[in-house]
Amino acid sequence: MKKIVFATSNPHKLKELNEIVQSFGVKNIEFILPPAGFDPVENGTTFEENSFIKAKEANRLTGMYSLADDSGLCVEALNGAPGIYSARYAETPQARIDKLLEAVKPYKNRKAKFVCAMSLINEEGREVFAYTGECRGEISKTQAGTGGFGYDPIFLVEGKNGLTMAELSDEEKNEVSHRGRALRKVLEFLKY
Ligand code: ITT
Repeated sequence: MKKIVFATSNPHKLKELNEIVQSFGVKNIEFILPPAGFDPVENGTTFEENSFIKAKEANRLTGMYSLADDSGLCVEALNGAPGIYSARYAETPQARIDKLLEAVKPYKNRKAKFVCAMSLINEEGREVFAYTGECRGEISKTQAGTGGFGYDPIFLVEGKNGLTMAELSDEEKNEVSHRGRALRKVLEFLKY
């Protein structure tokens, strides 16, 4: 059994990680949370850099294999915003949704994508695998659905007949999501 620290403070990410691991049929990996005091300074300029920073900090505190997820929503008409600042775009999840709907209002182009960069670091603190998963879609005019978290209620998933990410079942979201895509690559890497 390999123990890997999942370098996050976001319980939604952990829930999805466990669901994806289960559905992938991995039995020899156990993900654990970082110790108290885990508070990395996310001052990178890309998803990849911030993911590396978080995994590296978890490894520094534990000396263990560490995996991190840095993710966000990039809106084409807003030149990729809120992007790496998705978690800090406004004070609460609802305020972030309201602010984004308002910001996109003037534009006809509502194309957007969710991005998830994952970085896996070994015991010696070296990055051994990294992968960035994406999920394409559009920003809806109004919010719908109660599943998932964050911006899911305003993200119309490409190929899902006008349903938002929050209207998909957990399984459906994990199958097409940026996080599902990135994590399955990490799990494939870990199998060998
Ligand atoms: P950690 O850094 O502790 O992992 P965080 O939530 O601060 O948690 P990020 O800096 O990676 O993580 O920001 C991710 C934000 O992007 C998240 O808070 C949401 O607002 C948004 N986001 C990421 N994945 C999402 C998803 O699957 N559905 C909806 N919103 C998502």
